[in-house]
Amino acid sequence: MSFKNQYIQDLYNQVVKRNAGEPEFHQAVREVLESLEPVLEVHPEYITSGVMARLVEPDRIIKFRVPWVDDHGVVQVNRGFRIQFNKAIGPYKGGLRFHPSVYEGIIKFLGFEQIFKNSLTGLPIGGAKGGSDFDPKGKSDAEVMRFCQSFMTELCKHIAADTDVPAGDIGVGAREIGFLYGQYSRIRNEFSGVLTGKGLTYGGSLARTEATGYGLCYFTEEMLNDHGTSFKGKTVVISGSGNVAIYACQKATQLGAKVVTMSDSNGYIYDKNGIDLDLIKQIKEKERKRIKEYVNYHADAEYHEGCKGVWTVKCDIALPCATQNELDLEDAKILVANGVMAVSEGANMPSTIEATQYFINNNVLFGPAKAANAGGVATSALEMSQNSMRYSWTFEEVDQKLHNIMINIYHNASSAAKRFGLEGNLVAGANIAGFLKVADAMYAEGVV
Ligand code: NDP
Ligand code: 2IT
Repeated sequence: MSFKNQYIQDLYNQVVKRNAGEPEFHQAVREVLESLEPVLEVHPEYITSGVMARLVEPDRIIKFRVPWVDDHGVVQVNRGFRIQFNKAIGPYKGGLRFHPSVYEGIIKFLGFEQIFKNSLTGLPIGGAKGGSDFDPKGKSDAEVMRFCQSFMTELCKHIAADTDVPAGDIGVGAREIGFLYGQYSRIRNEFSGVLTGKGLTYGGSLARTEATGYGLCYFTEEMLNDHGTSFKGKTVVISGSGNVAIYACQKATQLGAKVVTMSDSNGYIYDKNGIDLDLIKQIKEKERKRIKEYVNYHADAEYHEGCKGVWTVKCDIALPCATQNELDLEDAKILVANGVMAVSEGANMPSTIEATQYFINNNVLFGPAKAANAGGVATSALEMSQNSMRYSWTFEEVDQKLHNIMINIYHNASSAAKRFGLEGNLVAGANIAGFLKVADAMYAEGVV
């Protein structure tokens, strides 16, 4: 691979060297730098003022031991991370991921992407991400609580409502945010909006739970509308069955589509009659069980081992909502051969670079993660606003704001792509539109 601009090529080589063994971070940086080449031709000042060099280096990486005692009295030790990437346009903001695959490279790629996503929302939030290699699966509530308390005992030294505001991501939902908030509030002796995704009884925002999935569908509907079509009557394939997937399924169905699949890391279900979402919520949100349970209630639905098979199901629209690199070139070829017209990313970086390129080259409408899944963090920023005002908006008010934000993100990404001669390429458009606001701020704020 080679960049046209020698400075960018050297910068990328340096990123790879400095962050050896972190392929996900290299991938995220490469995609952004490729998109920005036409911008840097007309804005060389972003190179000469060191904006580019500073952008790829986090402000700070916090790494800590998380010791906790399991239900058998055995001491367990996990690793905790918070990477505060960029705060040029607002306090650090981004989720926490608890999953055994978490290491520095995953948090770095997520934190880097968060800079541009958060900028795209139009709200004043900088980029960060955190997490741990702790696996909440199979742990008791008491174990999860002890882990969260230990994690926050260290993390609370580095965050505050105007400094850094974490939220959920994979493995971190309402239960974990509650335990994390309780410990923060206890240690700091304050009641503040230091986390988002909080419960409604202690400062949470209505519609935050639904926001990422709903926002994904609002963005996708606008993209489809712009090309003379909509969700109505379409067959939709969704991967994942967590927070994002569940509310994407709900909104796509409300918009007139039929969702026929959902998955977890073990396998996927296919229900030709359309997914029974109440049942999914019962299995995944309440019982915390595996998705294969679904077929015990719906005899004519199918369960298939292995989550990759989900992309072989014929559909009009695909919404990857599980995890990074879950959709590769082979999957993209099958989707295109089966006639897919749109792919919109609910997860962060779910498509490999080769898969993304294949969709774009084959005229599939492609909604990149930074734009398409920004509704979650946008609503988190609305939660921060409500916390600052000590006031709450109704569900309808928050949902309406979210809807407007997603429509604006689509049009901003689309017009940025057009402005730089890349009409229809929302990957480039989202990267460019997100970058310009941050780059302007960094330039104005000087070398810091
Ligand atoms: P959840 O933990 O609620 O759900 C994650 C889902 O993805 C589960 O079905 C899980 O299956 C599946 N999954 C996780 N890891 C893998 C893997 N390695 N292979 C296959 N399947 C996997 O997380 P969310 O729904 O919150 O997050 C999903 C994606 O959306 C992530 O990429 C996240 O970064 C992104 N995102 C989340 C936002 C939010 O507000 N929550 C906002 C924007 C993006 P299993 O149960 O088997 O692990
Ligand atoms: O990837 C993401 O945007 C999130 N996990 C949500 C972050 C947030 O701060 O709400």
